[in-house]
Amino acid sequence: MSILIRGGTVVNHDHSRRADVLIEGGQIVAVGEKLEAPGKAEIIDAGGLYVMPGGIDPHTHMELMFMGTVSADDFEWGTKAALSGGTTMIVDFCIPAPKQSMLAAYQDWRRKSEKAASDYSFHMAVTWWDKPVFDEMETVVKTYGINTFKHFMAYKGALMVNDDELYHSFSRCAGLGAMPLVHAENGDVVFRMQADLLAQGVTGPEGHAYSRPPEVEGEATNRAIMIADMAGCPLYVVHTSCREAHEAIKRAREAGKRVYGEPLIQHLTLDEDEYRNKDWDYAARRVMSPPFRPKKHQDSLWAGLQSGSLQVVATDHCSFTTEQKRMGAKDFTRIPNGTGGLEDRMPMLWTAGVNTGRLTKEEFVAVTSANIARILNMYPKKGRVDVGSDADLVLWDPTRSKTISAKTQVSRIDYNVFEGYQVTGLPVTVLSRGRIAWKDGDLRAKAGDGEFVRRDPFPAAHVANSTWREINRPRAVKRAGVVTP
Ligand code: DUC
Ligand code: ZN
Ligand code: ZN
Ligand code: ZN
Repeated sequence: MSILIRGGTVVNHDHSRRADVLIEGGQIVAVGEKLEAPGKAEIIDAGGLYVMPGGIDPHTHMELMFMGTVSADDFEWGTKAALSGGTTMIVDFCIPAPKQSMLAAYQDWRRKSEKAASDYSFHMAVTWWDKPVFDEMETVVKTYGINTFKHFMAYKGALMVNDDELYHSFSRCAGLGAMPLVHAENGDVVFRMQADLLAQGVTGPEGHAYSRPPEVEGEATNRAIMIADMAGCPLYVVHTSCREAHEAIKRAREAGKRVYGEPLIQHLTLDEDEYRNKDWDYAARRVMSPPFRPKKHQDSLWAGLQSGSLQVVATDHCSFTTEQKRMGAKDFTRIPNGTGGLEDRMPMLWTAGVNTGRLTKEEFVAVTSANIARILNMYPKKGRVDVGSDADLVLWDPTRSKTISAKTQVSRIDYNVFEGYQVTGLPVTVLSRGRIAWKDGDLRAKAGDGEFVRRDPFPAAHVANSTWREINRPRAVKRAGVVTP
């Protein structure tokens, strides 16, 4: 089946132009002016619309067992929510259960993701260190096509790894051509602050924010950067939410270190007031880690996106119903951490970013799609409107508006953290590998339509930080090959 998208403006991260787009067999086969439609091609009129690469969300948690419960959107409804908002691919975190091997966890994730409606890929989490983990990492990279490993510096007693484990794992990443990701918060300090707050009788959701101040994130971000530099690998910092963390990343980049930062749409648009003087349910629904910050931090994150010191915008979509949030009714440390956002990321970022003049439409494509594809090594298969790329496309109407509401969302939870926000800039038609997945509110993608996207190891030049001194190279390479559990 071929499709001709006619009369739109093609927007890539580096260039925009009036052009038609011809799709065959799920891929783009021509981009140019006045393209002829072959025989039975379906013609889509894109007059007045932008034709952009579908959004990629580099950070989601579908059907994740976490904090004693399971996140409410599964691969089917999470990816359907994504498609309805212009996002055509997600990268989810495969997180082994305690003592579970990475190989078994990978099989679990493949099973859960069979019903994905959009394409998807995985990151693998390293939540402890020993010889089997060292060995399994090679299979994960070479056999499974996963080139990124997530490390939690918080969630003490559960997912957290210490500096010794970070250094081992980062060194192993360097040896395999993989890149580590970090959830950067100082978990020991958070744990202590939580205990102190509870002892003082602070049990409500506001305690969540008090127990995780920007300093715990700034410290951990800086520490992870320095450890990555010593291990000789690049670093991707997830959910960069505050000035302290952004500045650590900016400093590292200025020193030639290959470090990436990922603000979430929630932190760019919602602030700490969401936890203050609000009813319990309202505040608890917004409990995620890192928490929403005082407003001044948003200026830093926006400046980072504008200047390039922060490169991508994600959601960390990890949705829990109000009922699930109430598990923490007497103790904020038991409120499942996580918010939704997948279907709202693109319209919210367009509204708060492009319509305000902070981002150009090309920069919008960069931070929602192209940069993500490049950083995660799947470009230009994903992240570009060009000959040979997958036809994951969003036809975008910059003038169309709506008011966000849980009543009309696709996600399976009973509220929306952006409830009542008026957005201008919305998808009209969304294509996933050449098929119309969503059109004008009509969700056509079905469970199982999505495919797993392999991501190969990075080239050696990418893996070595430029500040990595030549004198350290032999030692580091050797270290990457040994293990002291
Ligand atoms: N933060 C969340 O809010 N949810 C899932 C995991 C995380 O780090
Ligand atoms: Zn996290
Ligand atoms: Zn998170
Ligand atoms: Zn996460």
